[in-house]
Amino acid sequence: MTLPILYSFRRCPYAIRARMAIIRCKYEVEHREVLLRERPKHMMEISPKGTVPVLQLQNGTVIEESLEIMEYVLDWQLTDEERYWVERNDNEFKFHLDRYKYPNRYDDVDHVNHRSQACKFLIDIDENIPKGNLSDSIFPFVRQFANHDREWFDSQTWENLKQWLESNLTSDEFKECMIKHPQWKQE
Ligand SMILES: N[C@@H](CCC(=O)N[C@@H](CS)C(=O)NCC(=O)O)C(=O)O
Repeated sequence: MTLPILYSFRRCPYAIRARMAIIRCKYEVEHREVLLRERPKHMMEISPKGTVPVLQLQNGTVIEESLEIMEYVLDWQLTDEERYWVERNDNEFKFHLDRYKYPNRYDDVDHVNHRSQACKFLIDIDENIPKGNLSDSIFPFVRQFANHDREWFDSQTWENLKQWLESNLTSDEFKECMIKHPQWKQE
């Protein structure tokens, strides 16, 4: 019997949130690890926008947004409050995170300014630690922020945030989520 297919990229925070949901509910998939510079033809056929993750169900349905994959496999519907936090994460925080991490990809960007802007979200998270599925949808992005300059991140006073991130990064589910897969190649 064929399984649903998941196109994924190990370090992508969107793919991580989808994989965390898949692991939490023991949903079985055929994992296809892709390189973003060498996207498989089949993936581009079913999802021409070319982003990961993509989940293709046995009946052919394609789900090409990470949050929708989470909602589908977990049978979860975000509450208005959860949506508020995820939208801030995916828009406001991600915008500043990208410019903090990769200032050279943009014109006229000061990475320290964007780090400060990103911190507004992190300080709010520190005061409202996300739980459950919401937590899984946000921590992969905070992980990226923290990894960019670990020393600086650790020197900040957001103790709840640091503890929350640490407990996510040391969980058995996250370890399973980050197991390395060889690149999938179409035959
Ligand atoms: N809104 C999408 C965003 C996914 C996304 O941007 N993934 C990145 C990798 S981290 C990607 O595939 N980038 C390739 C590209 O944009 O060309 C989702 O939530 O699934």
